[in-house]
Amino acid sequence: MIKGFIFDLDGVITDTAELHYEAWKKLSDDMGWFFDRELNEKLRGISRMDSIKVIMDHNKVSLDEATVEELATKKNDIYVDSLDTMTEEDFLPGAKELLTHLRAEGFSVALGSASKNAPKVLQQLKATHYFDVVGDGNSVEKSKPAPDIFLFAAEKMRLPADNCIVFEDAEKGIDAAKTGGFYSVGIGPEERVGHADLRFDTMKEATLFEVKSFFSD
Ligand code: B16
Ligand code: MG
Repeated sequence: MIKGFIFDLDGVITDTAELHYEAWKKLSDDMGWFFDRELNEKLRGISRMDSIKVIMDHNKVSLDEATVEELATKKNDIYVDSLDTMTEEDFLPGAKELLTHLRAEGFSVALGSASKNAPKVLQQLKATHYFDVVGDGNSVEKSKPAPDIFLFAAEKMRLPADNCIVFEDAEKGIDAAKTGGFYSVGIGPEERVGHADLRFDTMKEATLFEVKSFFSD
């Protein structure tokens, strides 16, 4: 029986991918590294430190750990500044409606994001009150595809994994949900999240009616 919902943030509740892209692009330009939207796609759902390593590997660059952390912090400063432009208008279409329905029907709701900036994003969206539990990049050590962030969220909601549905837009996020024993809803194209139990192209189609009809016994 489904009692809880765990939402990824970027790509499910709001689209911060563009702001991440602009910040990584600025850092890459400053460093003389190649970075484009295709490479940005590979960063979907993975942590900041894993992201910079993907970019450096692509550019065949190797630097000491302290410098890598310094550069990741530089990118983060640019990203955090850009979050000031975000408002409550920046929910992905359908996300606010689904959260509102879940609250009205008494489900437990958690965030399970890789982002260390998730609390700030929720504040900008004025969305904090929709969540009983906020799991973010500071909550666990191992990031997706490890299931740790979703297990953390379920434990805080006092629910077993098989009572929860994870909403994710990243391939590695669906992998994490499956490894943790959660039901999964993929948001995005078949080639990215087709391995989820249920998939929608966008959050607009992911209504509580559709989700409940699919997962009811
Ligand atoms: P930060 P999600 C992820 O958010 C983003 O998709 C990913 O591109 C980013 O690198 C990661 O958060 C870490 O973000 O640098 O703010 O800690 O999809 O897990 O909500
Ligand atoms: Mg995501």
